[in-house]
Amino acid sequence: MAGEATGGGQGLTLLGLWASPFVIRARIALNLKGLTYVYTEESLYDKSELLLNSNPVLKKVPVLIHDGKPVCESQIIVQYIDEAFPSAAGGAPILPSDPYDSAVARFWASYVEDKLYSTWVPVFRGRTAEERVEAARQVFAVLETLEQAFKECSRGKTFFGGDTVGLVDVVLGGHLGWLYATEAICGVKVVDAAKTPLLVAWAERFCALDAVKGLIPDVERLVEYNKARRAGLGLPLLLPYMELQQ
Ligand SMILES: N[C@@H](CCC(=O)N[C@@H](CS)C(=O)NCC(=O)O)C(=O)O
Repeated sequence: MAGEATGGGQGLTLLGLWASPFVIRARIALNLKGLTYVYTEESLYDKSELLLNSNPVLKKVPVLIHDGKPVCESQIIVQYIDEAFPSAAGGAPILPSDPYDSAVARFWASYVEDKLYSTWVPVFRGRTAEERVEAARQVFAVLETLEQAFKECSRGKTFFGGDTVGLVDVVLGGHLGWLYATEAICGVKVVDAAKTPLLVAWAERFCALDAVKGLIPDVERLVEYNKARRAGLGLPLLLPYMELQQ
């Protein structure tokens, strides 16, 4: 069985993978609530029986197991943590109590889910520089929309959630490591202060939070992971944009 358990526990176990943006969301939510949990690192090549039994439909990480009961899908896990531990660590709620504000936060979290990952993956898959640059344009369009969303949701404050971290912060924040690593892996920059200055400043504040520190993987580690994963899948390494241009 794959996996290594670390940490204490409050009847909580998280099955995860360090590089997964979806797992990072769940870990940030657990940290925001000050919860201790057993963390088990999974391997996508050798999934544990516990993972297969806990998420038999999708067989994906993250899975949060609370008192023996599995909760699957990262956004559902984040919202479950918020509901099951409303006042843990005296932390602010991840979803606002006002129904309209909550609906707006869930709208933008769902936008990130539908649009960001689906536009960003083709940047990695593009075989030519042109394909990757074109794919990156789609990512910029999504990030520019999120820049406007940040203005509206934060109302001039620090996070999408206002003074405190909310659902959109957690959902988008989980992707930051891979967004930063995209340039090193594909030669195409997607995080650009000239294009989305508010988001870039937000990302710096978000990564500096105690609940987030140590969870967003370093670019170098993601580059190595990507190389190993592509090799495992029999895919050629991506050449940086400048090399493709020659
Ligand atoms: N929609 C899921 C996506 C989770 C996901 O794609 N997890 C990947 C790791 S990043 C996984 O477990 N993949 C295993 C597989 O595809 O076999 C969520 O939000 O939790």
